[in-house]
Amino acid sequence: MCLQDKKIRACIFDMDGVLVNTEKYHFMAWQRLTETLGFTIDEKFNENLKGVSRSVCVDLILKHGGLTKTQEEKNALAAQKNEWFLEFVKTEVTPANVYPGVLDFLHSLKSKGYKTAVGSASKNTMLLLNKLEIIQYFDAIVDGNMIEKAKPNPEVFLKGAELLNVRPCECVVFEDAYSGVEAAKNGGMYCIGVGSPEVLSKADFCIRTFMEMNVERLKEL
Ligand code: B16
Ligand code: MG
Repeated sequence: MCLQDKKIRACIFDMDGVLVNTEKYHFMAWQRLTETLGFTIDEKFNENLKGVSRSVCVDLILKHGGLTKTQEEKNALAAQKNEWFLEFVKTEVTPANVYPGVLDFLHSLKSKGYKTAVGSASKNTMLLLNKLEIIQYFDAIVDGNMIEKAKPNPEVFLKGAELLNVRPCECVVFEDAYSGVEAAKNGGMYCIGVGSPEVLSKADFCIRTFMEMNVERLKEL
């Protein structure tokens, strides 16, 4: 508990769907995969896949389609989806894919002495941050290769706080996924949802884009 000192010292950013619009490429790759399996997924079902590790996504998708596969088959499906996702990344993703307002907010955080980290379930985090040319804005990066427990477990964000040397209650997490908001709250952190308040109902408050965000608003928490 941070009863005496409520000051926010650090911001931890989810990546896909918060810093960059790559969620749509994950969705398109999963759709392509489910079509090869004989069924389709829609945007509503896709909400369940956001923020969740690749292998858990395969399990959710197979359950949704009423299919059972061996572990070897599941690994092959995950690899195929990732291959298609990386094709999109290679051809579509440039620094212009960083969401509006993100760079200005990161600049102002750095100039005011806030610590910053990325906390993402993605194993492609380093590749994407390099391609987006934003890696230099972060003091720590925790990705899907460094954690064992998927969101809503708070491991990814707690590790971020540890690397930044701050307490969980001194952190604000920015998240676009229901499971990610739960992870932040389970870790004892503030959480600002990026997206619809109906979906991200457990967030402390929501913004639609980072154009609405500034350092002053962190002081409201
Ligand atoms: P990968 P985030 C998550 O990233 C995505 O929301 C989710 O759609 C994806 O399945 C997961 O990463 C794993 O990604 O297959 O690249 O390892 O939102 O936590 O930044
Ligand atoms: Mg996300």
